[in-house]
Amino acid sequence: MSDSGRRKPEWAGDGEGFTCSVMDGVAGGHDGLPGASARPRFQRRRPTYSEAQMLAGVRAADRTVLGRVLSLIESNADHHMELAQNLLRQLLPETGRAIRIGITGVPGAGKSTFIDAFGTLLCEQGHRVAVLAVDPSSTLTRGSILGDKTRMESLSRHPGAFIRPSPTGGTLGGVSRKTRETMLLCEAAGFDVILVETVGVGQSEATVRSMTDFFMLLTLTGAGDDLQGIKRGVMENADAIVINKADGDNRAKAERLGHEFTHALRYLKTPTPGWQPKAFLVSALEKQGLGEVWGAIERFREITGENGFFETRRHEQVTEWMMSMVLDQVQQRFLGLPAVQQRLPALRREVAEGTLPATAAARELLNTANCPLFSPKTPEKDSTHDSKS
Ligand SMILES: Nc1nc2c(ncn2[C@@H]2O[C@H](COP(=O)(O)OP(=O)(O)OP(=O)(O)O)[C@@H](O)[C@H]2O)c(=O)[nH]1
Ligand SMILES: [Mg+2]
Repeated sequence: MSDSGRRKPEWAGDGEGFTCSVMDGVAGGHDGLPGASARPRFQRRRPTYSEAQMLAGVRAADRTVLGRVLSLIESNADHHMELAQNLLRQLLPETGRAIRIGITGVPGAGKSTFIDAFGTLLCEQGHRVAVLAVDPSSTLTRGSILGDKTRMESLSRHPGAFIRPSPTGGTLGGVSRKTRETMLLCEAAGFDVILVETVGVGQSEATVRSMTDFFMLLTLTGAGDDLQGIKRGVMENADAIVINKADGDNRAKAERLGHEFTHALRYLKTPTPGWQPKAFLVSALEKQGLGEVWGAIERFREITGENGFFETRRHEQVTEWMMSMVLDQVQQRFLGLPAVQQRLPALRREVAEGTLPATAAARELLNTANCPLFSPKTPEKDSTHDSKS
């Protein structure tokens, strides 16, 4: 290498007859800035928020912060859960002021179209609307409401609306916890109408009923979804039946079905004391009948507020939810015990074959756990009972 820092390129070899030379570069980038190794690499790092910033962000409905806290809620990691619970505890006094509306219906009933039109109408009236979902199928499809977000075009563009895809993965219990806590956060962020959608697979209808104030079934005519086709349990749980697509040629049929439903509902026990469920006709596509549905929900809130059931139901819902989480954990931990896992298959077989009474098998399994929580008799009790001295 020469004194000036010039040298022959390596590939030129040792020969003299070479006119080109290579100059060492500066230790930096071609832009004159420090070299790549000295320069911090560009990273898309998410900003970190302090607890106080997260609380303030949620209260101010800052979507970035809200999204971050929601992902803490949706995380299954212990330290995230702890932080999320800590935040929720502090936000709890600011929750509970929204009306929580559950919406169920078979695929194609028009739930997304209805929520889009209904939510937009409410936003235009000055409400702030959050749309959440309990969708057990989303474990496989990664959240159908995610696709819906693009379909709920008018609502997703409205600054007063917030649409959260269904949390993916996990059991219905897990999905339901995440949706309930998301609902609380949205309330703390000032959303005053929460719409919780479910497609009604398996237990998800009951789950949504158990977390909402007003529960409606969205249905339609002419798709086998008439009076006979509807699961009785769903009708018994509904505060309103909304017959969608009551437009065009379908209008007259929808009116007939509406009368049938209203008539049938009178003979069913109402899920909400003081409230008589009835049928409504709407066209989500043509934005007809939506105001009537909202009017009914407002009346519902007034009536149940006056007779006290609004609060009673919420108290029951939240305490039952707590108990169901305790029982879920007890069940999981019990069934996860190695001794139980080892003994269970044989006991199931013996019970199925009729060689062991079910009750005896259950007692044996509980004793197998060798844990005072599950064993009906503790050693202390036995000894005091037996002692004669
Ligand atoms: N004529 C008419 N068609 C409607 C109405 N509402 C929805 N549709 C149509 O019905 C089809 C299904 O509507 P969606 O809103 O996607 O139904 P969904 O209940 O959300 O369906 P899933 O998400 O699959 O459970 C779409 O093609 C809508 O355009 C309505 O009021 N009238
Ligand atoms: Mg949909």
